[in-house]
Amino acid sequence: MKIHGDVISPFVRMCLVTAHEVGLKDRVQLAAAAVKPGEVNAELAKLSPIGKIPVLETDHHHPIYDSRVIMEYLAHVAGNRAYIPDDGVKRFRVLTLLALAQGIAEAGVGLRYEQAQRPEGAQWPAYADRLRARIAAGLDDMENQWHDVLHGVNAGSVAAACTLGYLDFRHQVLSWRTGRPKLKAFADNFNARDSMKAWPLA
Ligand SMILES: N[C@@H](CCC(=O)N[C@@H](CS)C(=O)NCC(=O)O)C(=O)O
Repeated sequence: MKIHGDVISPFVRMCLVTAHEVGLKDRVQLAAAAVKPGEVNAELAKLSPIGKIPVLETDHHHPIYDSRVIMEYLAHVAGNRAYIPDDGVKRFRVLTLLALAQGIAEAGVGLRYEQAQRPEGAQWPAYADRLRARIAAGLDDMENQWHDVLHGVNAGSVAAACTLGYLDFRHQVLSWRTGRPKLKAFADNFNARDSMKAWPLA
């Protein structure tokens, strides 16, 4: 299986770390694919009309996207029923933490595009402020409401760790650790896992 993308993308890293955590690290390789929001990557477009990374290409060359579906696919192939639990209550806690982490990641990537990709003269400062506020609100919620799920290794905790790693890499200025000691402890602990160390950002 190939995952098309770049590890700097929090969504791509979530999938690579997932492969490692469910025991498929030797069956998944990263195929480098770069994307820019204003351009089409023609090779990627053959696999996904959406043109975003990640896209997983199965051994039979079928495309699977987006990251949430890839994570579920990998857990399914591995026969791992704890990573996205079957049980109702646990399942929707994990999936909602996944959605929270991905919502923060989307805002982080959007903010990066506002700052680094948006053509000069076309900036929209109020939108960038909204993205910063969304990131802060999401992190506050993660700090206060999610430690039962963050405690385990599952799609939600992996997504949270990759999102925090992305904020460290691209948005250090946001100082996300300030006032969030439980999240800081979570990240320190999770970043020491082999799966995270196997896919460093720098
Ligand atoms: N919902 C998608 C989001 C993926 C995403 O936004 N990827 C970014 C890179 S981090 C991308 O491909 N951006 C290119 C673009 O917006 O055209 C997922 O979970 O896979």
